[in-house]
Amino acid sequence: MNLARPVLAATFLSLFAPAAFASAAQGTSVVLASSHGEEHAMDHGATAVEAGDLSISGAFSRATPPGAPVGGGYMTITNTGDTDDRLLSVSSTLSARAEIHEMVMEGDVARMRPVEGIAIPAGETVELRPGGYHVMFVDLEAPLVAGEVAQITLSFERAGDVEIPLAIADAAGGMDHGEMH
Ligand SMILES: [Cu+2]
Repeated sequence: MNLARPVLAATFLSLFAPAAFASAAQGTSVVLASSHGEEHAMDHGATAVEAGDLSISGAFSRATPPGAPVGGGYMTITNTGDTDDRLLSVSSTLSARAEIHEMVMEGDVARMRPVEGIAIPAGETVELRPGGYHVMFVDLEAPLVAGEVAQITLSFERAGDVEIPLAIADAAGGMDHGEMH
């Protein structure tokens, strides 16, 4: 099944001015911390999901407080094949929609912005992590609860639709580090 989901970048940007981005991010603890220790954030021991040449592991999100509009999604995607692939879109029942974002630095301020997919080059591993590329669940249906596991669907250009488990971690990221900020 090929779900062509247009990335609503223009709409999104018009709805969320950069300042609104920053405040939304702070409200859900997905605002960029410095680079300290983030590279260990994937070591959550989740089972890898294999789909064609792709292996997707360590997918997690963080618990959100009541009323939080957005939540993040992070994972590691490895392409063991000889052909490039591309993550095109994400869907789930967690939120009205899911977008793919990247963090960029504007001076000393980290902001996130939608991107039109993420390249998964042949033979390489791409990490979606706090402070980098991530999935953004926009307009959450309900708070994300620590300890629960959600099913989300990733749509790739070549590998197609892949359903993976997304483990909800503590809001503070206590599985590895005491604090994200
Ligand atoms: Cu985001």
